[in-house]
Amino acid sequence: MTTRLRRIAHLDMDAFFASIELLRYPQLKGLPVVIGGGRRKADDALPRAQPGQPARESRFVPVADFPLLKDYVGRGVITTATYAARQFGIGSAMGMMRAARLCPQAIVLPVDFEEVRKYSRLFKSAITEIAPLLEDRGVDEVYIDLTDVPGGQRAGGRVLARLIQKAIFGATGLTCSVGVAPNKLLAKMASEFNKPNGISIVYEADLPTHIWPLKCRKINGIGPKADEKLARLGIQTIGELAAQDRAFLVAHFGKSTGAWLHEVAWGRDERPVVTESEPVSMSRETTFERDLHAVRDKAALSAIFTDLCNKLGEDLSTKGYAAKTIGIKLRYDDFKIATRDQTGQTFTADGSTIRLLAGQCLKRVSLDKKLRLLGVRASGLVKAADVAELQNSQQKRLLRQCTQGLIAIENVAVAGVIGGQLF
Ligand code: TTP
Ligand code: MG
Ligand code: MG
Repeated sequence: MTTRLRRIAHLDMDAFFASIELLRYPQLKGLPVVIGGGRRKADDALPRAQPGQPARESRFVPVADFPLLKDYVGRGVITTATYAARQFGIGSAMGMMRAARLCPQAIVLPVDFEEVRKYSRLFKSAITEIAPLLEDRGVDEVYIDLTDVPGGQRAGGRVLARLIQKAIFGATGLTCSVGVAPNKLLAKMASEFNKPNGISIVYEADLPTHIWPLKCRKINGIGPKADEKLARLGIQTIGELAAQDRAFLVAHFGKSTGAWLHEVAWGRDERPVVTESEPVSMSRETTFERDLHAVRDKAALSAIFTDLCNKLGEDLSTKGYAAKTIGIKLRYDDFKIATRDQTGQTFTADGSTIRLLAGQCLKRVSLDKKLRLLGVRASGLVKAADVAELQNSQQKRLLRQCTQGLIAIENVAVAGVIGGQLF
């Protein structure tokens, strides 16, 4: 038996906030676009809407109608920029005025935090369906432990990294870059090697060639201050740092930081990938051997649908979760996808309840075209053990309010019923 290599991935979305705007306005693909200058308000949805004209769908707004950086008034900094804009030297945290001088024709759009949060959730749940050990590192990046995931060892992690990229693109239309390495420290650096839409595989043996030539600042944890101090000591690159005696570093940076600098320069990092959050969703789906029609293949479809719901219920029960929302996913024979969600009044892990909610979703989609794929998803998950706890705390709250005389007895009866339905 071959021993498993530790394979840790760092995944970071490409030009995240800007790429989200390109989904809304695909006509801007390939153009220099910067994000900055405030938040999107609901009425900003269409830039420079012509007064008196009917509203146009975002994707039909002519490129010429978008606001340009050269016309931008006010201060503020660039939040991020598309790779086309980066060619002009524009980058995150740059002042709008300076960016306007570098690329006056760049299009400027505000941030839509609601969309950002939505896509952040979407890309992370696409990953956990493939590799469940995920550590959330903020809005657009995560660490993933691929070591024990089936296929995680193939080509040093490249095969799974590619699969994850495809799953994210399928779920969101967005690209990301992945670095796979023996640990988080190296993976974080590796994810930048082939941006955008790239994969970089780093092994321990690659340290001298791939890591040591980099500037010390590339190490996550070496900030501008430490970097300045290292520079004053004549240390610019990670290789130069690795060449120093541990004692020398301890003498200059103190026991703990000095020892840490020595370790990271040698590419050592044992920190585990920590999954803090509970799974966002669980799902089951199946692609049919031949495309099926909702009416002509009703019996077959119905059996598959019920089976998926039962299996999803079993998954939830086995893993100890209950779900509030059940959704369906259909892929038609023209590859178009439809999804619908239905939130129930209770948390459930029961196959027939899931079937009932999923059936309600099914009534809200078009079933004229043939189907290639059918999926059922459970979200709004809570630990099954917490369901009783939630119910208890609800009852206790009601009781407290009651004894404090805050609400009349008849209201308690009504609230009690609502509480009963809630859980
Ligand atoms: P990053 O991952 O640093 O940048 P990015 O995704 O835009 O580009 P890259 O392809 O190089 O990864 O940050 C993710 C998002 O966080 C970014 O789209 C905008 C936001 N952000 C800020 O709001 N302020 C900042 O200073 C930075 C760096 C990013
Ligand atoms: Mg990013
Ligand atoms: Mg990032």
